Amino acid sequence: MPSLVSARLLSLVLVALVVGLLPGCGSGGGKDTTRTASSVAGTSSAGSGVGAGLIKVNQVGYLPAAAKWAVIPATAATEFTVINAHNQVEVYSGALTAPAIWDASGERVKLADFSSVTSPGDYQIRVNGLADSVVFSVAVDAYQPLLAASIKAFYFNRSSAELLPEHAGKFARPLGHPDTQVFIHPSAATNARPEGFVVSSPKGWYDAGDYNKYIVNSGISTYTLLAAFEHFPELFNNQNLVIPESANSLPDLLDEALWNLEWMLTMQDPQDGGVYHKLTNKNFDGTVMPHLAKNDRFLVQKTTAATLDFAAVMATASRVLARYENQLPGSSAKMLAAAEFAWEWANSNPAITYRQPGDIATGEYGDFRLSDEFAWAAAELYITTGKDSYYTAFKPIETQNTVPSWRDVRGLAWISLAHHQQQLTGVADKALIVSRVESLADSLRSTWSVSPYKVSMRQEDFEWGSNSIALNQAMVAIQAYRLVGKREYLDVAQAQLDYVLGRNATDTSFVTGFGKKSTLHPHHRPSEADGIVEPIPGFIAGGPQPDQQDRFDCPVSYPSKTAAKSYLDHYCSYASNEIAINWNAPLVYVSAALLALTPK
Ligand SMILES: [Ca+2]
Ligand SMILES: [Ca+2]
Repeated sequence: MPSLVSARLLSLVLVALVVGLLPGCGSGGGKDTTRTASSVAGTSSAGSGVGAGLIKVNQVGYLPAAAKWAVIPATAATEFTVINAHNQVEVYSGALTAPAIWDASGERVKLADFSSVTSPGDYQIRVNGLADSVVFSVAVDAYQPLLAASIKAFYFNRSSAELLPEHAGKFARPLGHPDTQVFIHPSAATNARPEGFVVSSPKGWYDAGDYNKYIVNSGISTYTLLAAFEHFPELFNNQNLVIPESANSLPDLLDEALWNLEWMLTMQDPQDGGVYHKLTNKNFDGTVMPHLAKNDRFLVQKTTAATLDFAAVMATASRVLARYENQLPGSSAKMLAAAEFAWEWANSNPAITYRQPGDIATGEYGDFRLSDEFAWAAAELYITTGKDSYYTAFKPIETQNTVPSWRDVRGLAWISLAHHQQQLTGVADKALIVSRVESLADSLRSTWSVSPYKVSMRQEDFEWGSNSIALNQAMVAIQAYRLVGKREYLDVAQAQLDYVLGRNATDTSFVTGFGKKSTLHPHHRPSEADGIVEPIPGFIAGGPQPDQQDRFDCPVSYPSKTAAKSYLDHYCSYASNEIAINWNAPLVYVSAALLALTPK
């Protein structure tokens, strides 16, 4: 598909820009989704259409001691059985719950609780009058391949790298976007670095289905990977991801994070500490492989949000890498200095929001509320340095806890504070930390406990990138489980992973290469342009959301307008089927957390 953005879409985008509805669009559209509340559709009847009549399970499987739920269409049956998929022997039977309608999907469903099935094996759910479920496994390592692939996806999205066959297999590709000659855009010009000044800014990950690199979204993504390592190091210390750095003595997850951290460091203006918002083309590349995309690249406008996200990530990385001084001499100190330099710039420039220049059309990651970025950077600097002034700057009383997203990063501060609560200085209010983390998790638990689908997703959560909302909700629930040990919080997290892996209204596992019926045509340029039938594995699609901003770009219609069914597995669908680093990162975190925390 040579050009996704038709003239008609461009005119729609211009209209949307004028009325302020849609600051950015086209590939990488999840970068800006400032919209009014999602429309309430619901035009599909409960008994037909997408996923109708199917028993829905986590298609990748379950850990032996995990909570296990299946969603069953509301037929007359009142019982279900679990059968051994190899010999059809019944291993468990139970009662279905009473039927209820999930407003997000319009479906009338029952639930089957088969948590008692703990023996490793391959199984199916059977209900009279329905087709058996897909085969799923119960296994002690159920999520190890998923964990590895969801990290390896970052490797597959490396900028400035040749992917060799010994690491990338059939997805090997030449080096693209060296980014050693990047121009200062007029929006970023200073006396020391005037317009057209050349900067080297290699490495980093492509943000999403496009080939640009954005600090704001790199911030939450890199942090989430570092948090996975900081919280569950035992899972990663000996993990071999088969990447170029697998033979060194650093855990591969950290090698992968470093690929982006080293790029981020080049995005700081050495003169003043401010951080450029993005490294980008003027326009999105066509659907070509990276090495064939040769547009000029620019560093665009320093912003407060980018600078604070940078400060938070560098402070986090500094403490995570401190124990690897032998492998990375000087890195930890360099990152902390970069973080504090950035913090100073942001405090001198506290309200510089991103304004898309007229000649730049790529993703914006625009954000006008910066109190959460200040809070997150302050919290990470406090944890890493132990300086009480940073705790004060965090403003604990007025900083609420929310499910994290690229534009609202307050929740990341609470996650880090909760993890480090035993080591904090006396100024920290530990009771407040526990209270903030548990109260947010409890609101998710409340939704989950009465949900006809047994998930914490509500209809209003079906926004652009809804699958990342599901997984970030899981990340919040996991923090509460780690703090207070209440089993239901772990079960909420499990439910959310189940959701993205097939126990959803589309009956699709949204992770490429995982599950009986998984995403096949993500909006991801290399997956589309490489001439290989299957997509590159380990990427999670954005997921259902009812606004369908891409509907005029797609040659086929969405199968449904209902929130939880509004998903189109087609390359055209940047609004429901793009991939993004900030969507993959919580998949890494949640897969790791469930492996580490589910009782053995
Ligand atoms: Ca390594
Ligand atoms: Ca914000």
